[in-house]
Amino acid sequence: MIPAATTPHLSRIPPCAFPPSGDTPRKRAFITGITGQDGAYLAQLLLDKGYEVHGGMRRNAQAERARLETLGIADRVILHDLDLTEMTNIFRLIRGVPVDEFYNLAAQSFVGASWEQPIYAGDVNGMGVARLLDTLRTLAPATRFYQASTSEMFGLVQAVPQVETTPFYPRSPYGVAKAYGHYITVNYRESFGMHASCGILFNHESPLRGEEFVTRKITRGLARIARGANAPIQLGNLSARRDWGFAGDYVEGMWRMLQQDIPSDYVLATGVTTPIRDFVSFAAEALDMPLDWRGEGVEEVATDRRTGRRVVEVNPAFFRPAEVELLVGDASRARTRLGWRPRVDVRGLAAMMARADYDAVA
Ligand code: NDP
Ligand code: GDR
Repeated sequence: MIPAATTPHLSRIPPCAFPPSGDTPRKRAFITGITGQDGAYLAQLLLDKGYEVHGGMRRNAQAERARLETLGIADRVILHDLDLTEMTNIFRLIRGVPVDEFYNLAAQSFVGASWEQPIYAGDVNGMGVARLLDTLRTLAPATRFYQASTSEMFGLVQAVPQVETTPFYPRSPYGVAKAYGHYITVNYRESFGMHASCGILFNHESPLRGEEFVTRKITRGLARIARGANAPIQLGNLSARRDWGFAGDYVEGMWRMLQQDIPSDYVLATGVTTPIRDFVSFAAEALDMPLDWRGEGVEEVATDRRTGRRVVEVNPAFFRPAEVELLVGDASRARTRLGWRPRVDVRGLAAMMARADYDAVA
């Protein structure tokens, strides 16, 4: 039985919507950031595995459940109000909803915005993790904990490829805050013996990716142009390289980390790095739009080879105050210990996203 929420508004869906079937008790998981890309895919994965899935969402005028609805699981998860900046609701939640596994995916996740709101980024992405860990330590120390760490912590290149032991040199308030979240998780594991693991995940994308991130901005823009729109896509640094995988593969790795007897930290990555401009070309190819690139720096443009229409322009407004130029991960530890492997390569990913956006624009 799920204990009743300690405040009337805390649970939006009545508890015990899904009583355990058969003799095996159902595992129960909590996902912060369940309304985000990874939260939605992870919820789907855990439901498929038979978990009772709870998730935290911020109170907004309009509840954001679009991704859960797209996956057809909005009615199968139990949602609770939760903001990581507020200790009291974290305390009430963890006291009221005991779970086997706790996945902390909530974050101010857009790197570009973290320069505009550096203190908020620190509060959610750094302090929020400490609030969760300390409450779990006090009220539910046996809960297994997953922290969404990130390749952004590597920042300025110290080694290629990047592994779990590569030194961090974050280049944004987002990355700095995530480094705190990472180390406080490691520290609580070492100080209090908590089963706490960090997934150091490289970029992972999907048709559910937020529209401000570059891959989705590209695939949505290309889909509109393929459907007849005239405005070219305005992008920033086209030379930055990312190691892009499919979000559906990466949530499987998160789950596998929490099934290990011994908690640890793992890189999840494809091992292939691709410049932004090549991602544009891969996505355009999937829409039968071959591109010609010319010019350099802010003069660089891409045109549709068949029509001569301008498809991409560089706009300096989208450059960042400090850039992460090269990310490429080595996921050998995850492969060996977790049996984890990415199944979608960058071309397949670009095509999947471009086609989904093309269909959505129709
Ligand atoms: P999204 O931006 O899609 O989702 C972020 C989630 O966090 C949303 O549900 C959002 O809620 C929630 N959130 C934001 N602020 C708060 C807050 N103050 N309190 C509670 N919830 C909050 O990100 P992704 O799904 O892509 O990423 C999931 C996690 O993994 C993040 O921590 C991200 O930093 C990390 N990560 C992501 C990678 C990627 O490539 N996708 C790579 C490495 C790490 P709302 O809907 O209300 O905005
Ligand atoms: P990132 O993803 O910063 O790696 O963080 P994003 O897609 O925002 O940027 C990737 C690279 O593309 C360059 N770029 C642009 N980026 C955006 N958003 N918009 C543009 O117009 C544009 N033009 C060029 C950026 O400069 C950058 O080099 C993501 C997030 O999911 C984080 O939460 C996560 O931790 C990391 O991935 C791993």
